[in-house]
Amino acid sequence: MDLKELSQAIIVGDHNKSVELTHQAISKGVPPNDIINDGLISGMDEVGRLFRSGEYFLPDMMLAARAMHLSMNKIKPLLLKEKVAMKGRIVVGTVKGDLHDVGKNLVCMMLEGAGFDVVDLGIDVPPEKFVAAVSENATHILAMSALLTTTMASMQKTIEALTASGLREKVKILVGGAPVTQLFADDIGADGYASDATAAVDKARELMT
Ligand code: B1M
Repeated sequence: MDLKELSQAIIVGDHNKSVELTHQAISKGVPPNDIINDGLISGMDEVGRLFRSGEYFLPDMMLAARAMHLSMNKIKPLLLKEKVAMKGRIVVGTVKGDLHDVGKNLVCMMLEGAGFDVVDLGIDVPPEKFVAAVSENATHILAMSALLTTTMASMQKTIEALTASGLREKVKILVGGAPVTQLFADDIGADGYASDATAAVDKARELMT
């Protein structure tokens, strides 16, 4: 099945169409990863390009994000179907000042599908909330997402807050999001970096060993 039409539905923010096409793709047996990567994410990439070039504005991005979110809800049951024994507990959140949650939600879904117990703190999460969640939840991994260059610094602040509270050595830290790099992760003292949701699952598994 050609997933270009699905990408196009995301680009124009038509959630009725994106959900319908996602449903069709699932019915035709298209693998969930192909629907996500070649349909949904490629559409979002184009939305980002249109925003950068000044052709799209905030409302356009919000419509696209809603369409993506509702389509992902259709795919979620497939990702969770083969759930295996609990691999470990991961606290996940988008850092303070940052409202982007599409990628973070995808990371949560893939982690859950891979058998992790995910505690999702949502968006705009301040360091103290991450610290509280880590101490309350017997956490193995703390995973932070940032989509803005301006909010990446909050990852470092969260690591500093964990150190100050004596919890840093008790938890592994995984970071990701479009502007985040391996170099940045090393600089702030994170234990792992992942470029996408699939890599996040691989890295989380690695951090558990
Ligand atoms: Co915003 N936005 N946005 N936005 N937005 C970007 C990120 C931007 C790149 C657009 C652009 O200029 N081309 C740009 C950031 C520039 C920068 O700092 N580098 C930008 C901007 C500037 C802004 C505002 C400042 C705009 C303004 O107000 N003038 C504003 C900031 C608001 C805030 O957060 N305080 C803003 C607002 C918004 C909306 C609210 C309208 C909406 C978000 C809605 C929502 O999330 N519920 C929105 C959107 C939709 C986007 C784009 C178009 C799409 C983001 C997305 O959902 N991508 C985005 C452009 C783009 O990325 N193409 C853009 C799809 C998603 C699957 O990918 O989130 O990258 P992504 O996740 C990936 C990887 O990054 C990775 O895995 C996922 C893929 O598998 N990943 C992780 C993510 N987290 C991870 C964590 C991990 C591991 C991997 O481990 C823990």
